Amino acid sequence: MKTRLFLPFAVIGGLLTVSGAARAQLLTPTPYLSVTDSPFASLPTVSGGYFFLEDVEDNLFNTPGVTFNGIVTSISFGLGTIVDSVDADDGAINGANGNAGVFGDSLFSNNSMTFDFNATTLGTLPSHVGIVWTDGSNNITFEVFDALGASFGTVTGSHADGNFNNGTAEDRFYGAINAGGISRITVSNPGGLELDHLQYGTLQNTVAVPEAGTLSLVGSALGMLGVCIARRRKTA
Ligand SMILES: [Ca+2]
Ligand SMILES: [Ca+2]
Ligand SMILES: [Ca+2]
Ligand SMILES: [Ca+2]
Repeated sequence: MKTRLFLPFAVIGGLLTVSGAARAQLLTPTPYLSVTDSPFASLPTVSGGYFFLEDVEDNLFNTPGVTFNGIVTSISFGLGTIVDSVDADDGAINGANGNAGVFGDSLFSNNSMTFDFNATTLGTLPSHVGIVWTDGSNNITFEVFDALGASFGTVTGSHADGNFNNGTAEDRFYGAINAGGISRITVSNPGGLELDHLQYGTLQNTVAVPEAGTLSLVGSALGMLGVCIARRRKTA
């Protein structure tokens, strides 16, 4: 059974921050072939808010208020030979992308990619941030940082197909929600990784999206919590 924590303070060595109504959420990685697969796609923006999605199909990483430390890869722009974009970006959901020299650009880095959000440019930090992992090796680590730059948790995935030629069934959306703002996300994948469809905004939450109740990082801690509960029940 899923255990929900409503403790008014940070627990588990700072890995999971819990603060009442502003509780941060790390989402379970989910399959993603087009933007309609985004758990954020159906959420309205808050009044005066914003939402941006960067698919780099113009070969530019230029949505406002964010910087990253990788490069844009592209077959169509002659900047790569193996490019693993989101499936739909080449115009067809067909299990592949970009291989015929048409659209299908992505983001690449050798080890990890970090995205930093600028509160001044955006007006306010995004409450919702997502990114699509499209290629690399196992294991994948997604980490999210709050408005003060403190990590509020990681999610790990092991769904890579072991093939670097643009298969899309392995592709997964990683996301987080924090009403207090998200200043940075990092996706790590030693040996190289590709990402696509960075999306961020101030959206109306909130509980309808899947939540990572089985995060590996909190697994052991939740296990310990379970032990504590079990012990209390035995002694009660
Ligand atoms: Ca395709
Ligand atoms: Ca793309
Ligand atoms: Ca892929
Ligand atoms: Ca692959």
